[in-house]
Amino acid sequence: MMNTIVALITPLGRSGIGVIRLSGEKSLPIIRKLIEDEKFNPQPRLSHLKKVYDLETAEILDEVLITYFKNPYSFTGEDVIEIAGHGSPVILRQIIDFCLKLDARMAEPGEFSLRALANGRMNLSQAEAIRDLIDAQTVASARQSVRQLRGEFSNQLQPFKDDLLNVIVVLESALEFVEDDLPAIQNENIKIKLAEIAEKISRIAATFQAGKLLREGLRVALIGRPNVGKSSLFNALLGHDRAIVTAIAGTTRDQLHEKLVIKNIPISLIDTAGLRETTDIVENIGVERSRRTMADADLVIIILDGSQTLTEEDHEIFRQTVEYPILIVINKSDLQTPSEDLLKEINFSTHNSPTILNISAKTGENLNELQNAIIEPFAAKQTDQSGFLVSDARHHDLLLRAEAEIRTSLQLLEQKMSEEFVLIGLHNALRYLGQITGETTTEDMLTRIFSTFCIGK
Ligand SMILES: Nc1nc2c(ncn2[C@@H]2O[C@H](COP(=O)(O)OP(=O)(O)OP(=O)(O)O)[C@@H](O)[C@H]2O)c(=O)[nH]1
Ligand SMILES: [Mg+2]
Repeated sequence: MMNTIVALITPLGRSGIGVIRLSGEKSLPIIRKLIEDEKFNPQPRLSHLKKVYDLETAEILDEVLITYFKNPYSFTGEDVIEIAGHGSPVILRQIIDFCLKLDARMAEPGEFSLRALANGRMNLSQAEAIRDLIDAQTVASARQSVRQLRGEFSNQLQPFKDDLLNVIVVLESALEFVEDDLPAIQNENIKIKLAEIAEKISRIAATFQAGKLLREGLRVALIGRPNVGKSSLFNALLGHDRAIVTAIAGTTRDQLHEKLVIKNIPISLIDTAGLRETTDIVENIGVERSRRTMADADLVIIILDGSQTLTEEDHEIFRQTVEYPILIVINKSDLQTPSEDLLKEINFSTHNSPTILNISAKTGENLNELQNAIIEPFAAKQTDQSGFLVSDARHHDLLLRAEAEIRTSLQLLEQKMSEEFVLIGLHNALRYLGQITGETTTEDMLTRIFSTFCIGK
């Protein structure tokens, strides 16, 4: 028998209400004890106002709303009781403690979803969709998760699995019953079918670039020598004074990370310590971190001071960023419009003619243009956003693997190899596709995936 599990399914903290979920066979017996009503026989899916008592002192702990979901019509497919109490962390904690005393056990991260999966209430990609929906940073990304939750992805994959299975059946029977090879026409049809499946899988996999952008967004680092206005620009983009700004070179030492959203794309913006040679120990650590941040960023914004000529430090930054995607911003346009000479020098010192923008972090001049320039190179790669986008690296990887296996089998068919060899790849492809929805997922893979869930999910 499965244990009955319990967890707080709303965030910990003071709030109007807090909800505790019990799932398993003992859910009803436990709630009966807590409300001291052995005959409590709730009608499923209706709220019942009850008093919860302290198990030891019999004092009233809280007045709560209890909802019963009878198996199999619950989130987990088991008997579920949801207790909506007042959102007092101490009281909620105590109710959970009493559930534990009454033989429930704390739910592991993702365990409710795992049970839902085990009881066929949803498949793996749908469970992952719930996690992603909760974690979504933008509405656009949440919408994609809802589509996945509603089974759109699994439905798209199903015809491929059916087609693959049909091909496998034909090849298997040829192997079993026929002495000679498959008739040429059948062989041709199989090849056409396999090429078609591989192509369609490849097209779905290609939506990952856009899907990942929508879900994870971009890491954008502000880089430059001291005092060019990195922190001022950081604040201007965020719309509030987050970072300390002073006229002293070397103000920022630790990195600051903040989130913003530009046209549905979540941006993780990083303000860094100005790059320069320094003997100051603290600043030096900051400079070292700035270098590492550049390497991890999707985009490095190099900030220059347009009221000054380029220094050796600026040139050093150009040299260090040759391999990174960069965008150049000439700041302090309120003081001076950058000279032709300065622009020439920048173009001469950088590769791949990067976009150059004149801005003023102080007056906000050209900040909109800067926002567009940040996402432009990435958004251009996006396919049609109205379609379903693969957003999970695990799914993407499995799609690519399935495609590769089918293409290998196709080659073996072309080379007139025995069906035996062709079948290996097709079985693998089918297994990979099955792993997306969880039909062919091993126990330890499930444990790994569900460990990325939070408790209460
Ligand atoms: N006139 C003008 N001054 C600016 C502008 N942006 C920044 N400043 C000034 O430049 C000085 C340095 O600004 P910060 O934003 O602290 O520069 P930083 O690049 O973060 O400097 P470090 O943290 O020391 O590396 C401050 O006095 C700002 O007020 C601008 O667009 N126009
Ligand atoms: Mg700074």
